[in-house]
Amino acid sequence: MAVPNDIHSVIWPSGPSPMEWIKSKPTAMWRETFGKDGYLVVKDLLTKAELEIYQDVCTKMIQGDIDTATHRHDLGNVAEQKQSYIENICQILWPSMYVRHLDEGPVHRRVLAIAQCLLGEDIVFDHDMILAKAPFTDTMTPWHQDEAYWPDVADKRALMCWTSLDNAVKDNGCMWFGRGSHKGMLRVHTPVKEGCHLLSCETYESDDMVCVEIPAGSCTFHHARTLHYTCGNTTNQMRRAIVTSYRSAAMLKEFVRAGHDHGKRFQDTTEHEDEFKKSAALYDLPHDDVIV
Ligand SMILES: O=C(O)CCC(=O)C(=O)O
Repeated sequence: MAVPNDIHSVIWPSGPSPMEWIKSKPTAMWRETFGKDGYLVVKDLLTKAELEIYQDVCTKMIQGDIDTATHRHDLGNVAEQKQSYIENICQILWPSMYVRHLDEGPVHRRVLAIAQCLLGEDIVFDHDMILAKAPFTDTMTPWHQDEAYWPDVADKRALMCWTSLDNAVKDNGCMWFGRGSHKGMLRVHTPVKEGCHLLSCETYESDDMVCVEIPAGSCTFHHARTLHYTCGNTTNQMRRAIVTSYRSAAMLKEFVRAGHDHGKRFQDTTEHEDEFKKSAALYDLPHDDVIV
């Protein structure tokens, strides 16, 4: 894969193992709340020192000191670019490919433990991304359900964790959720503009929309079918989040077979094939069985 050899590296401060960490948490209440509301807030996922490492990595990616150009997009390119130096909604897919040991940090390890506690022990990591809304970029992420972006699979258990690297408030783009909407149907989604990747769906007066402000280092979880939305950032402060997603190991295998990898692979067919073989090895698929 076309990632430089001299990639940035992080060293995590020592801390409890994810299993030790989660032992002292109110997991029964988390399961109940997530099952009822389709979302959950977990305060203080990160210590201050851990948060600073993510903030540093994220800043370096946004500023281009860590070059993520291949996986960087403007998710808000539906509107004219509002600030000349940055995308309306800066999306960096697969940040863990660009920073050695990023995926060994507390976001990946603690969140996996929580995801398994919420949805079952067969839940595994699927993908990660950074979503940043810079000051005065004022571009909303419309109401949608994440499931609308993916191939249809039999087992719908999937969740996303949105860890905020800044204090997330209404006016800089904190998460909003449709309480209980995960129990409803997958709604019809349409691109916000023809040819645009961003999807939106209709909402109704009967939807119970909740604005969820959280401090930096805390996170929200939402089910793949939970309606969610963020306002544009109209403040002079950055709003950065690292998003990690999870689904059952069996369904991830189906995603890999179907060639769906959340934009991980490159266009080059040799790399494409090699990468597929690596994924196949990871998920224990025979190589001959892999569709390329
Ligand atoms: O970070 C945002 O503004 C939107 C996040 C979102 O919609 C998502 O993770 O699906």
